Amino acid sequence: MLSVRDTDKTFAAGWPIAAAVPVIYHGKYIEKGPIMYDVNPLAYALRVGSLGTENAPFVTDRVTGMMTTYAQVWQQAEQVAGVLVSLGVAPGDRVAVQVPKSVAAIPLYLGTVLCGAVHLPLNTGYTATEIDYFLTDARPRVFVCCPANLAALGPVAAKAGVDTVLTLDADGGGTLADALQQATPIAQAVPRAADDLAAILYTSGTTGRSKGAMLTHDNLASNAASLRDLWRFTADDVLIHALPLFHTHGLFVAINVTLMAGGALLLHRAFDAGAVLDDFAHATALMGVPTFYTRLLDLPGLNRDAARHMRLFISGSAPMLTETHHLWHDRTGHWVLERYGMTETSMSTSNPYAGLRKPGTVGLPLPGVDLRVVDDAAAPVPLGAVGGVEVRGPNLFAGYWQMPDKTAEDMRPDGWFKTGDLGQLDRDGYLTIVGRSKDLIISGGYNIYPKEVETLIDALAGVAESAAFGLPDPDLGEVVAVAVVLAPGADLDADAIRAGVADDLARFKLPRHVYFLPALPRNTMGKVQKAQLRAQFAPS
Ligand code: MCA
Ligand code: AMP
Repeated sequence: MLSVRDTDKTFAAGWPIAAAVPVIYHGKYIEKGPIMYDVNPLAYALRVGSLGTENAPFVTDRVTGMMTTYAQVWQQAEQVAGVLVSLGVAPGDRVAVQVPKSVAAIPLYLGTVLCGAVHLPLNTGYTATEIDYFLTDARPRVFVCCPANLAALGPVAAKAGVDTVLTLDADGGGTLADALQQATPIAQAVPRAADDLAAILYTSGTTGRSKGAMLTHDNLASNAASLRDLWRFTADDVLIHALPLFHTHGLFVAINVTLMAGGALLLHRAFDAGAVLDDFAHATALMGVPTFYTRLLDLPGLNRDAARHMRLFISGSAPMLTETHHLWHDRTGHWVLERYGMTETSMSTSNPYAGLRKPGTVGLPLPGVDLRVVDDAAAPVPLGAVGGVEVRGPNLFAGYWQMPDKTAEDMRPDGWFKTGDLGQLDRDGYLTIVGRSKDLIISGGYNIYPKEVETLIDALAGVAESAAFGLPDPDLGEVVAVAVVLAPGADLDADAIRAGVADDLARFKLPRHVYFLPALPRNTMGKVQKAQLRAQFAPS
């Protein structure tokens, strides 16, 4: 069942494939040419947002200034789908991508969905060792990487059994582009059901092994439709896009919401606060992690006048300090709209668009999302008390890829998902995230599981044991620190520790601070006391 929660749109059910059909859109009849998306829930939900306005701008590359219309992006997506099908990609096959951010990466995502395959984006910071794990675990049919990484990653992909490796660079060049020249665009979307997979996004695991969160067509379509309505995105919106395209935030929240609204994107290849501020004059909305906002606040040019064209500033992926909320309001006259989500759940809560946005809270559950705060026995805690945040609803993922035990650990039999976040509800129903029961560091919106760092450091010759933990950082919120106990007689310094793990760990996970201790603080049960380490090394 397709549950795109549109209230003001009615579409002719069961359209004939590739036939001209009348579409009722916002109460108006629009004669459409070949419509062949309705068998594929996510592609359909994303495509209908621009019906009738195909020549409107969809995305402008902020480096080249080149604009791509809706018609062009969907045509490119159909070509990508044609290439993938010709390579033998079948429904449910994974297409893994580790590509620099570019306009071309968007039709790669859309084309994968169109041909019924599963989009699997990977952080561009991952090393060959990390990519090896993901490709071996997910067994994609096709892997697309940056041409500069082909020599290193080609053999990794071959070892993992990947059939075809293609390349795509930041300007849209590479062997994928060559294949598109020859491609016959797919003639009709490959049929999929609402609970079929559309994407797998890896999220780090407490044991140090990353888990692939399986996201269905309905998960993504329903969440984006909710957010579009809640945040009032329309075809008049121009979103400044400066987030990476390999996480829920930059990919599904930003891209899907804009597509569904028929709005436009200004695509920055990386976050540069000055360039983003320059765009305020031409845009209406920004989605960012708190680091975006603190860096923008450092610019003297940020003021009410600069922000007068903007209607909405959204923050998430990491906690925004109450102080940042107030500073932003003082400087721009806007309250940042903070929301809360997770790879496994997409977005679960949001502060309201029109109602009170309470700084320090992440707002109210999205329509259709159930949220509760419970104790260890799954009983709701009294109002205002702290407990584990649990979520249930159409946003909830289908489980971890080939890890039924992990899925069962986090999912209660009656469908509630344990987020691992600690929160409290106020009497108006607003949620505040007060901490995490999971051992996780969030640095600039990227998640780092200490166990992964510790396992690699512990394996270094001369290290007896280590404990990784987060320390507050004014720019990134938290940064990785590690306490290391050396083996007797060993002589390693901080640089040697970092160099020892650099080949295996993306650079954003490398410890910024390394402390050497004679022993790790432990409680009577033998558990390392990370709170004590955080207190001991907290910046004064
Ligand atoms: C880059 N570096 C980092 C980070 N980013 N180190 C720690 N934490 C980081 N987040 C390191 C690089 O490895 C490099 O190290 C050096 O910093 C400079 O890299 P550069 O790329 O120039 O960094 P930057 O441009 O300053 O990037 C900071 C950033 C970026 C803009 C905050 O990290 C970013 O875009 N974060 C957003 C992440 C995101 O989208 N999260 C959503 C996931 P070296 O010099 O050693 O090489 S969470 C999600 O999707 C859930 C569902 C949700 O709720 O949204
Ligand atoms: P990820 O695993 O990358 O999807 O990150 C999800 C985690 O980010 C959540 O479980 C929270 O711990 C954190 N998070 C996301 N949004 C917020 C927010 N607005 N405030 C506090 N934490 C957040």
